[in-house]
Amino acid sequence: MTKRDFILGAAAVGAAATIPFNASAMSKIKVNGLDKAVDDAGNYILPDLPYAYNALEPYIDEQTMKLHHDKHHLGYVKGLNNATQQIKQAIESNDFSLIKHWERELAFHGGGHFLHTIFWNVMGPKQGSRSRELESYINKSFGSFDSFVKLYTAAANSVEGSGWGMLSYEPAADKLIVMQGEKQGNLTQWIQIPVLPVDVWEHAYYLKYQNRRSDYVEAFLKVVNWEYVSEQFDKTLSLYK
Ligand code: MN3
Repeated sequence: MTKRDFILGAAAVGAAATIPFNASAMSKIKVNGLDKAVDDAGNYILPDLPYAYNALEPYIDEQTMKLHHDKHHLGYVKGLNNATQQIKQAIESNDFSLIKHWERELAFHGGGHFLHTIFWNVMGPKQGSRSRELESYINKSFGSFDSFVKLYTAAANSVEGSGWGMLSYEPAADKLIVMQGEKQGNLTQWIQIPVLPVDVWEHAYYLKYQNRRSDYVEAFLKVVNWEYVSEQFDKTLSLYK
């Protein structure tokens, strides 16, 4: 048996028994660290923080970062892998009786995993500066950087319950928008691409800021790595243009 015959044979057996799925054949989108959120076998994984736990002090404290990344984010990774597995099993067994539950889990934990991955990356000990491109999109979308900050802060501060404030790219009108996301993604426009998400779940700030979410959002804006955000924004635009 040649190697080719073996591969073809294995593929035929595999196709009969399971869903054809080969994540390693997919090229990963290298924007906002999302390529590090999945391994070559297609399993979701917890990416390392791109800096030390205490690198954002005094604005975001070490203990919060440790719990938030190692416990909360890991929980979403596990939940997403489980939901993915359960949905695969539902297809294989042709039993969709619990599909509503697993689709909700897929949305919740998927939103959590991807948004946290972006969230870690858009912060950093160095802030750098905004590219001319990002600056011009901010100006044409909101009037000025100051107006953007006011809108972004007001939106993030008034998310009801747990969720996210979000600067996103809206490709249809080729502009930036600010949105709220309740929990891990309610209130979205599906076409939007996150550019700068801020986590406003209490677990993101309660140890240091207690109920003062607005102080935390102000602190978050001090640790945004604008150079990184600008680079990723350019990559996002290049996917659409
Ligand atoms: Mn969180």
